[in-house]
Amino acid sequence: MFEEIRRKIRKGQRLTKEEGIALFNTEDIYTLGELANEVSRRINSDRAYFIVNQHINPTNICINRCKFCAFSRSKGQEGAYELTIDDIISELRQTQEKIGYISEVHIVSGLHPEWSFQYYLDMISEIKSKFPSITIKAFTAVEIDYFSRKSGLTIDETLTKLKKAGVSILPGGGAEIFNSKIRNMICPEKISGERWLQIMKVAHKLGIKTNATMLYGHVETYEDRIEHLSRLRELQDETGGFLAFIPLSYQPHNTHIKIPYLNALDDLKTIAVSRLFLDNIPHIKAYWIMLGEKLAQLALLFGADCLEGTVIEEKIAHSAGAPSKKGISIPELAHLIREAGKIPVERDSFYNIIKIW
Ligand code: V47
Repeated sequence: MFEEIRRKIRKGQRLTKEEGIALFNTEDIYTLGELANEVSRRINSDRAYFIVNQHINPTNICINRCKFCAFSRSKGQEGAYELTIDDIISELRQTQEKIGYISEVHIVSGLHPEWSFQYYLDMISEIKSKFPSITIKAFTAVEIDYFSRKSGLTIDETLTKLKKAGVSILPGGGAEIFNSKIRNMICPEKISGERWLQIMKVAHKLGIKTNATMLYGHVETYEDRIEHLSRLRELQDETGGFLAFIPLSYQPHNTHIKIPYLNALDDLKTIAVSRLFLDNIPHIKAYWIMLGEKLAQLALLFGADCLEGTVIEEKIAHSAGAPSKKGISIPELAHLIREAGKIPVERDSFYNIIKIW
């Protein structure tokens, strides 16, 4: 099987869904990793990227109850919180004082029952006016859909307003698994996979780059994963708007979907198959928050070329028991990359090189 796939990959030919599934079913993790690393080097040379960023989650109050989510709360429930715009500004200021600068702020929230779209626009405008040099990556397709329904604006109008206020790029969250049967099991209230893809398509048409994710390791099958990757690959053929793909390793604690075992090899496989199958998405992120620092480092030899970033204080995965620290320093990221035999490259949000470490 690998001989045919190796031959196709060397010729730059696209893998079929059947070949993608066969790769997931292989036990030959070494050959899989070797091939994925080869492709990663062809696209990104020996570089591995990270960004100086901060994740901010303005609220965990959410009208949805996704079964995999340990972060969401109802208003008034213990642990529910709401940040004001001043709180967010002060968090960013503290980080700037501590590490000197931030290249990107990544903002993802719950679907708050009371906050208006205008509040989010004010939030973005205020961040942009106080920190003009920080790139704002904000709001998943799920939130964009919610804003549009709340405000009565079309997706195009909603995104145009956000772009004008200062959003430059959308994070890839909320994609979960596109297959409707699985999606209805794990997040029945969430927008459909089709809607997620539609919203990304509008963003790309407006010139807003986005990322894409896939939540794996819960109740989905390899076939569901390949179907998911295939839908992303199709949209990318059409728009070219995805910058990076991030497989999100399921964190099971405090959630309603229990899984019996952890599986590091499945994490490495998923990174490798993503690199081999998504021949048109330039970057594959090993999200160190969900993989843990050491496994994320190893993933750099299995097709990943990016470790996300400094993050500062992660909340979503840590509510569900993520095995990592909540934030990491630049020297630590550079060390993980260098020791994997790659060149540590600090990037901006669009993968332009800021500094080689
Ligand atoms: O949308 C929620 C997922 C996402 C769990 O675009 C869970 O650069 C695992 O999208 N186990 C948020 N995953 C994180 C995200 C992200 C992270 C880093 C970079 C980027 C990017 C995007 O986390 C959610 C959801 O899909 N999630 N709960 C859980 N228990």
